Amino acid sequence: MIKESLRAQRIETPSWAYGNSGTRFKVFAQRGVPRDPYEKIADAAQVHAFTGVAPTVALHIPWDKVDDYADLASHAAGLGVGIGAINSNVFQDDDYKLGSVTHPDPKVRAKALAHLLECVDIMDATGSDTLKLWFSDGTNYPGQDDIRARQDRLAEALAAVYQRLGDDQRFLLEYKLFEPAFYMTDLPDWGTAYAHCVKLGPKAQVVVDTGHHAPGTNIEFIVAFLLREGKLGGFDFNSRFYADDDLMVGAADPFQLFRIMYEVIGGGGFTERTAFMLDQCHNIEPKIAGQIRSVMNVQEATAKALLVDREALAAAQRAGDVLGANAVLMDAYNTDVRPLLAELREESGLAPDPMAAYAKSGYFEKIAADRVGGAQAGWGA
Ligand code: PSV
Ligand code: MN
Repeated sequence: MIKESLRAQRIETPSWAYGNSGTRFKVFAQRGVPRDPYEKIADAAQVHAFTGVAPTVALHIPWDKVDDYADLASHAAGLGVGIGAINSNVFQDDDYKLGSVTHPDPKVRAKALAHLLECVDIMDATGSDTLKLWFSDGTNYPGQDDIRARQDRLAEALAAVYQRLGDDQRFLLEYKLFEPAFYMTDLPDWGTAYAHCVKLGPKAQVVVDTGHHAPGTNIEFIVAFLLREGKLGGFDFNSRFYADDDLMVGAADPFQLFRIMYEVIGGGGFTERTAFMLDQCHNIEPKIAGQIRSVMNVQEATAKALLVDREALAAAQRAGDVLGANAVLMDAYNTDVRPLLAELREESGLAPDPMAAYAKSGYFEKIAADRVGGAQAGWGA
């Protein structure tokens, strides 16, 4: 039963994780980095080949702009993967200095909306059913713009995108406490995102990026609440020590990841309707291996969450046995699930240790030698 669930797990990797990334101080180039979306997808296919649970890759537009999206989708299919969520980008154009869909100038708002609608066209062309919307919109100074008017503008744009969605398409609305706006963000938290989604209807859901909260926020509570309301669309998984660090998921706080997966499973969210996506940047570590490690971290947290003896837990809860209930959860968390996952992989014809198998495959040496010349994909390209 546990193995069956683990076999059915799907984790989506982001195209941008394979490109160069960094901070505002420095982007460090790495050898073998893809020059175009086709090469990014080839790298994503490696993550799937060695883990068996990462069959889709998310695109970010315009970073992954191509002339023929149907061709990109068939390139992906040829490598054994598919196109996942389409991520919009209304944060990297000079016009968006004061916002995109909440900008005071209607011309800028129209431009941003046109981009969002173009992303739905790309969903049509690639067969993707999920649009992910994140807005960097906000203000830096009190009084800079009218908070309520900006909410009206946001609602108007979201409604227009919602109308454009096909029957089998949905959008996931992403919130983030701060950055790049430092005083007020137009979608700062799950409550704001939730309120907009509730108004729109079932095709609008909230996505929880695990790096987008104030320190100390109980993310699993948000997960439990959203699931209960049918509004949890998925995750952007990553780790943070300080703010939106975009480190490998499970690196900073594997216990938090376990607690999140425990709520997902208990709340009936462990289905293909919940998008388990990674949103990470490997600034200093190798990228494909970094993705493989992250996928394994999600698998391990999931396996532990599946191991929780829910009957024993419910009995302890009913009896008001505080320590007993906590022990049930901790027993599962403290179980070493690596042998179970290794066994599962071998049963599926995979190597038991994806990190070692990838390292041995020679793929990195090959791309490092082949991908010479051209412009490496990176932050902003
Ligand atoms: C914003 O910080 C974010 O989490 C959004 O998902 C963006 O699309 C992504 O990062 C870009 O890396
Ligand atoms: Mn994100």
